[in-house]
Amino acid sequence: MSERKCKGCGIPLQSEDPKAYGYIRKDDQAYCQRCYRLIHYGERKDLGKRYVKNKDVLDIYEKYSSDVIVLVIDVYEVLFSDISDILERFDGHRVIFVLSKCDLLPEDFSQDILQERVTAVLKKYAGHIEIVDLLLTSSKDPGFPSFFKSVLDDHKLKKAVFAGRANAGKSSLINRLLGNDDLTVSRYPGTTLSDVVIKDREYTYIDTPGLYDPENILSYIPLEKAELLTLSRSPRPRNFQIYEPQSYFMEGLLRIDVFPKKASTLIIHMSPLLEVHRTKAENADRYFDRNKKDLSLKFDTYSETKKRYKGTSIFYIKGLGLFRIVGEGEIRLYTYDKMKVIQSEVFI
Ligand SMILES: Nc1nc2c(ncn2[C@@H]2O[C@H](COP(=O)(O)OP(=O)(O)OP(=O)(O)O)[C@@H](O)[C@H]2O)c(=O)[nH]1
Ligand SMILES: [Mg+2]
Repeated sequence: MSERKCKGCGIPLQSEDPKAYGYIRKDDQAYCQRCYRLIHYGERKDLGKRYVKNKDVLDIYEKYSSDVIVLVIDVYEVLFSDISDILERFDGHRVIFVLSKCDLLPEDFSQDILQERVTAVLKKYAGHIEIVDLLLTSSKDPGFPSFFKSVLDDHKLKKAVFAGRANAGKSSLINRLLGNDDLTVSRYPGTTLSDVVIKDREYTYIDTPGLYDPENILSYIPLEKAELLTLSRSPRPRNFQIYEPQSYFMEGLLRIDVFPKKASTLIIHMSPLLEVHRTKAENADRYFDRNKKDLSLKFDTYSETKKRYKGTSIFYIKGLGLFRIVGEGEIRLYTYDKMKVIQSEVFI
């Protein structure tokens, strides 16, 4: 077994077993078969299995515990969900927060609201985590690499460990700092398999595998379907005026039944590849039963959540996106029972 590691995902390379992780055909190959296929053909073979356990990720963090952590968090998560579980893991650490994927926020999203929310979330942890800085970024932000390095310089830091949930954008971010595509990135959670040490002149970056997120719908759907959900830019909102009870289906991922007391508007901010089917609420069960076999995304078990709304209410489902309901009435939501529907206080 070779001690060399794959340049894209960090897995130790080996040439004995083509079916096992880290396989290379020739000793001089820098990328394992899985990365090679992913980079050149977008193949998803092997990705379906969850390879890295959270315990192994924590062991990697332990290995670099004296270095600064660059905690990469999807900006939607900070705004609309609870990130305390991930913050607790970095008790006692020095942390640079990087909120990623800011390009996916609605174009007119208020920077003040973002600032306010992030400050409130971090304030709770200020006594536990040493917050070095808070940075916002997106893949469409060409000035970020030099800005990031100036932050490292200001704090006399030469080495940084990139940590966070799977799919948060850690490897993409390091690639941007380096100005290359050396690390393997993909739209599927669980791409990076071990720690990868990267030199960038006087700086050293450590890429790490992401922490598994049981609340993200991407953790449950077949990976070849992930492209239906992932966004490359802020989705155009889809609006529906509602005067009588209506049901809205997004494949078998989400069903929203709206019972308006007053005329209401449903505004969906989700992938445009996810079609919305509408039917009268009284026909919804029959509609679902009739179409179930043709749905490409569905689950075995659903749970129902009832909520009253008045004014504007926002609901967020990790990995799927969010919707707003404006008006007054009641909604009933049906989703996979492992998914959490989060009613948010943040307004957009
Ligand atoms: N729109 C947008 N997409 C991004 C951004 N950064 C990363 N992505 C996408 O997010 C997905 C995940 O990116 P990765 O860099 O592989 O994420 P990771 O955190 O390294 O994931 P793991 O290795 O699984 O832990 C890819 O489809 C990226 O193209 C961003 O700023 N904006
Ligand atoms: Mg990665």
